Formats: sequence, C-alpha cells, structure tokens
Amino acid sequence: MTRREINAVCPYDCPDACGLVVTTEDGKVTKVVGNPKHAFTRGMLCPKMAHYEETVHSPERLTTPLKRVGPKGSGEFTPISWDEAVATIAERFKASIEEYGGQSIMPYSYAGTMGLIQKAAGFPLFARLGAVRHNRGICSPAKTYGWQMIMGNTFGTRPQELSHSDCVILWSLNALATDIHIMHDVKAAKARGAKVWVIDIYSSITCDQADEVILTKPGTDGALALGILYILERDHLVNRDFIANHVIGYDKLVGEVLPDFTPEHVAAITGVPVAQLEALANAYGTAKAPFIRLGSGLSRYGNGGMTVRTIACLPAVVGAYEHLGGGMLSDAKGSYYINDRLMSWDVHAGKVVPTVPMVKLGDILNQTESPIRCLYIYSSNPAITAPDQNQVRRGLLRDDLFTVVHERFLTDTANYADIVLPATSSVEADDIYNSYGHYTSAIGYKAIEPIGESKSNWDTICLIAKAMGITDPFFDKTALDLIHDILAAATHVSEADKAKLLSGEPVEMPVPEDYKLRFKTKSGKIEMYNPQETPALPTYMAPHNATIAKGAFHLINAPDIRILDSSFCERVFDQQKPLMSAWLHPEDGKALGLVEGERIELYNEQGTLQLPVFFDERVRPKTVVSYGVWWQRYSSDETHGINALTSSRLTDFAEGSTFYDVKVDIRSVS
Ligand SMILES: Nc1nc2c(c(=O)[nH]1)N[C@H]1C(S)=C(S)[C@@H](COP(=O)(O)OP(=O)(O)OC[C@H]3O[C@@H](n4cnc5c(=O)[nH]c(N)nc54)[C@H](O)[C@@H]3O)O[C@H]1N2
Ligand SMILES: Nc1nc2c(c(=O)[nH]1)N[C@H]1C(S)=C(S)[C@@H](COP(=O)(O)OP(=O)(O)OC[C@H]3O[C@@H](n4cnc5c(=O)[nH]c(N)nc54)[C@H](O)[C@@H]3O)O[C@H]1N2
Ligand code: SF4
Ligand SMILES: [Mo]
Repeated sequence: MTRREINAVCPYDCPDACGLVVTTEDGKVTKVVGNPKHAFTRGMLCPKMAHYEETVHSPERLTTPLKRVGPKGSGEFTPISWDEAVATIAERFKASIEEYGGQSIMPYSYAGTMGLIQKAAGFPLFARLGAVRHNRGICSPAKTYGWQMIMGNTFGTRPQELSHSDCVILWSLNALATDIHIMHDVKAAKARGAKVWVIDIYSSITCDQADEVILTKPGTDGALALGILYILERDHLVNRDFIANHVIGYDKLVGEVLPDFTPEHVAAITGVPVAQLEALANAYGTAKAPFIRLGSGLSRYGNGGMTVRTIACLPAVVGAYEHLGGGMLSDAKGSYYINDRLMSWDVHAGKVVPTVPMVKLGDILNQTESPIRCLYIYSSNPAITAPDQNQVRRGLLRDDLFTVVHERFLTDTANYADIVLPATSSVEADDIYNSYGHYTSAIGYKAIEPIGESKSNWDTICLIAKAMGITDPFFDKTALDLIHDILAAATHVSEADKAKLLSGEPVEMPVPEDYKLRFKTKSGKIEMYNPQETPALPTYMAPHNATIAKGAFHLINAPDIRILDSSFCERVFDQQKPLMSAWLHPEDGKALGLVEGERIELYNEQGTLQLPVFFDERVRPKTVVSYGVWWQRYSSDETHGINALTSSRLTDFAEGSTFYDVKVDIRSVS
C-alpha cells in the first residue's frame, strides 16, 4: 500500500481558508486533518471538512461529460466524450459570436473553489471572446465598499490579535458556523478576562458563547452604531488625540448626523432597549483595546454599504488601532500580497471592462430579446443560490439558450444544462490560496488523480480555447506554471517565504508592525467625511424590509453549520436532526395554529416554498429562520429552494445581494 501525506488548502468560500493535511492510500483520500502549522487553522477543522473524503469520493460525483437528451431542465442526459463536448461548445460559441457578437456569451461563476487559478479560470478566455462580464456581487461587496468608503485599502486587524482584546464584539457573525477558528482567539481573550458581545438578529449558536447578546431588528445596525457614537461623544469617551491625528470629518459627523441618534430614537429603530445600548457603548468606550469582528450578514440589506461604513467609525473614534488587541476586521482583502492579476479579465481584454450585477442573472436572462445566447457556468450553482430563483429558472429554461455547466455534482443548475462537464475537486488540482479572514496564504498541491474523467476549470478552459482556434501560449500553461508566475509577480513576498510556500507550507504574510496606523486612503487618514461619496457622511438609511419588502415575518436565511452555501448537499446527513426547515417562535406557531413537524408554505411577491415547521425560543417573534441554501430535493415540495423567496434588489453601494432583506407570509398546507 502506498500512503502519502500532502499539504493542501480547504477550497471553500469560507474566511478561514484552512490548511489541510490530506492522507492518501493507493490514490484515494482516506483522511483529512487541519494543518497544525497553519497560523489560523492551528490543527483544527470544522465538521464539514473533517470528512472531505466523503465529498471527494462521493458516489454522486460526475465522472464523464453529459449531453442533454430530454427537454430543458428535465435532467435527462447521456454520457459523451470530452472531444465531443468540447467540439460542441466551441462550435456553438463560434456560431453565436458570428451571428450576435461576443456579448451573446456570458460566463457565470463564483467561489466553488477559492483557489486563485481555478476561481478565475474562465477570465482569460472570456475576456478574449468579448463576453458579458458580471461583478462578483453575490456575497457581500457592499461590506467591502462600506469599509473602503472610510478606510480605503487599510488592512483589517489580524484576527489573532483579538486574543489580546479586553472587549470583543462578534457583530453579525455566526462564528461557530462560519468562522470557527476565530473562536480560538475569542476563548484566549476570555481567559485573559475579556468580555464578549454578540450582535445578531436571532439567538444563533454563537450567542451561547457570549457574555452579552444584543438582538437588533434586521438591517438596523447602522442606527445602533450611530447610537453608540452618540453616547461615546456625550460621555467624553472618545480619543481626542487619535481623532485629531488620524481622522477627517469627526466634527461634521458630531454636528450634522449624531444629534438625530439619541438613545431613545435608536432604541425605537433597532428594538435594542436603551439600557442595553448604554451598556454596550460604555463597555466599548471604556475598554482599552476593543475588537470588532464584523460578519457579512448585515451587509446583505438595501442599506448594507452604509451600515458597514457607520460601524467602521467606532474603532476610529476610540482610537482602538493604537493598542495591541484593538481594531476591527471586516475582511482581510486589502492586504493581498499574492494576487491573481495575471488571470484578470481586464489584463486579458487589454482594457477596463464594465460589469453587470451577478445577482441580476434572472433579469438578464429574461429581458425581452435577451442578448445572451450562451451561458457557461462553473464553480457555482445559481439555480439554487442566486436570488429570485423563479426568474433565474425561467431564464435557464429558454430553448434558445445554450448552457454549459462545469460541476462536481449534478446540481439543480446542472439539470438545466445542454452540456455538463465533470469537474475535479480541490485535491485533484493544483492551486494557490489567500484568505479573506486572515493573512496566511498557501499552495494546495494535487493529492490524487482526477476522479473519473473530471478536469479542473483551468484545464477545461484551455481545451475550449484551443478548440476555438486561440493559439495564445498562455493557454499552454499548466496550473503549476501559473502558480510560479503568480509567485514571481509577488514583489512583497520574500524569497524565503516563496520557497516555503512552494514546499507546501502555509505562510502568514508579514504585515508591517505599524500596519494598523497606516491608513491607505488618499489623505492617509480615516475619512469619515468623504466627499467622493453621496452622502459624504455616514448616516442611517432604512433597509428594504422597512420600505418595500412585504410580509408579516422577517425571513432569516443564514448559514447552516452542516453545509456551505449549497456545497456539501451531496453528504449523507443524520436524518434525526431536521434538514431544510422553517423555525418560528413558539408563540407565533400557536397563533397560526401550527403543529411542530407539519408542512407550511412561506410566500411573498417572489414565490412560494414549502417546509416542515419547528418551534424554538431562540427565534424572535415575527421572524422565521431557515438555515442554509439546500438543494431543492431537501425542500418539502422538492421543486424550490430558499431563493424562491428572495429578490434581486441591489444594495445601496457596489451592486451586491440583499438576501436577508426579505419578508414573507406563512400559511398551513396540511
Ligand atoms: N457552515 C457554513 N459556513 C459558511 C457558509 C455556510 O453557508 N455555512 N457560507 C460561507 C460564506 S459564502 C460566507 S459569505 C460566510 C458568511 O458568514 P458570516 O460573515 O458569518 O455571515 P452570515 O452567516 O451571512 O451572517 C452572520 C450572522 O448575521 C446575522 N444577521 C443577519 N442580518 C443581520 C442584521 O441585520 N444585523 C445583525 N447584527 N446580524 C444579522 C445572521 O443571523 C447570522 O447569524 O460564511 C461562510 N461559511
Ligand atoms: N438565500 C440565500 N442565498 C444565498 C446565501 C444565503 O445566505 N442565503 N449565501 C450567498 C453567498 S454568501 C454566496 S457566496 C453564494 C454562493 O453561491 P455559489 O457560488 O453557487 O456557491 P455553492 O453553492 O457553494 O456552489 C459552488 C458549486 O461549485 C462546485 N465546485 C466546487 N469546486 C469546483 C471546481 O473546482 N470547479 C467547478 N467547475 N465547480 C466546482 C460545487 O460542487 C458547487 O456546486 O450563495 C449566496 N446565496
Ligand atoms: S469550511 Fe472553513 S472552517 Fe471548514 S475547513 Fe474549510 S476553511 Fe476551515
Ligand atoms: Mo459568501
């Protein structure tokens, strides 16, 4: 028996981007553990990845290309060869370009794998074809933008620093489900005496780890932040020296915005009692080194960008960045020492190419005389994860649309394809990874041969490029070549660190010692007042659920600990615990005359969805929680997912998704 241990990286769209040690026996993955040498993973994996071998060797893996034989969306396919699949795709693309131009082709992809090469694999090809380019707005671009409006490209605080904080706020972060390795630092901070606050809209499992829990009305955190700022100023808890040296516009904020955000007014907007708001503001203002770890949930609202911009004022006002353990981490993106520029769309197009919002996929496919004739989907499952599912599916059903789906599994999206291509999992391909939750990068080397005839994104794109007659030698490069090119271009990484990375070791990128005080804005200061933006000052704007979304219940569709977006749905689950379901406060259940376990229908102007109902005190009245983005076979009607209820309305800034800014009504169907 040949037994090997290979260093790899967890490829999923998770801030932790864990280092893995993969054991293979005779070419099969038999064990996956966390890499103890990884500065953030520290040897531990989450429950999803602790059995990655079950995903890699799942009997549901696709092993050959498939061609549709039944009607669109019927999921009836027959196996074909790669030669036939690639020739068909090239022929259809060429014909489409000839008749309608490059803009008749649209690739759609997201973060099925976070590897820099496989994630961006389609860009070099589709940029050359002049195809339609979408932004990557399905997750939380408004969060990034909100931070940037006042902080520019300033580094977020290293998450490990949190262990030195005396006041930790996990704000809109269900860390136990989505960022479990931060709990290592939260526990260390607690052991040193820190107080931990969690701010959410329902009592998530992470709330159990907190000393204090604050529950806000959905989408009102911007007002909460302004209420804290009001109290900090009123009670002289602001750091005047820090503000004088490093902040632009604080006085304008105090003069023009804060007067409206008295504790009483903020309590009315947010539902947070005045006493609790005062306690939070006081704890934050009197702490030596408060640390905010900001999750993404609160940015998926119509006011998401503004909310983050307002929260980002807090550490500036108290000068948290001056102290070890103090600061804020929204995301670690500002820092990338290693980047995927050589895969970039603009570089390959030779110009800056505008984007369309990816959350508008349904609208784009359904425009009258839609210009899109060919859709190439990889590393994403939009038939289940994109908002306004009914509209997306109407688009995918169009007979004049030629759809290719490159996937590991026959997902809900793959069922709508004309051609399905089998994709490798991360352990079957080489790649290099950053993280958006910490500063460690690593290479994940191929550990086993591809399952069946599956191919990586990059290998597949190279085949299609050649079949289209593109002779550029860029498409002769292997993923390994590209890793070397990426490292060669990484001028801020030392040769010693590059050698370490190439040897398979994770490397924590060396942030400058004074990184927290290097404000990478135009002025070099924290720009609370920013005339480039409208409005020029942070303020509070109401979310869609207070203005246009309709329904008596707020729908929370936050992550499930067992799956990641719609990934891991191929797993065999413990059926004792409800899978896809709807959770209500017991009083609401009673008022609606519902019995636990019965089937209910959630409905709104977007669509309907049937699920079994359960009751839980953790859920606030007039709220329904449905965890996770499950494949449609997990819903009671087996024909819809949670996104039958969400809308493609955009965020205030950066054209992002508003998944959580939704209301529904409920009726019994049994
Ligand atoms: N197990 C698991 N892990 C995951 C994922 C998954 O699906 N499952 N998804 C991955 C992906 S793609 C991402 S982007 C990250 C996201 O991970 P996070 O950054 O944690 O973001 P969310 O889980 O969307 O939301 C976090 C919390 O915000 C709360 N929330 C929602 N609206 C509001 C609000 O208005 N105010 C406040 N204060 N809280 C609010 C939700 O109830 C939730 O508990 O997780 C990644 N990790
Ligand atoms: N209602 C609601 N909707 C949501 C969310 C929510 O909280 N609520 N979360 C949103 C968020 S934050 C995000 S980021 C999006 C994510 O939405 P998606 O981008 O659709 O992410 P996944 O559902 O994880 O689907 C990724 C797919 O890529 C495939 N894949 C994995 N590796 C590879 C590979 O190497 N090559 C190819 N070709 N395929 C591969 C996987 O099998 C999987 O089916 O969903 C969003 N949708
Ligand atoms: S899903 Fe996240 S926490 Fe789990 S192993 Fe992957 S990177 Fe780590
Ligand atoms: Mo995401």
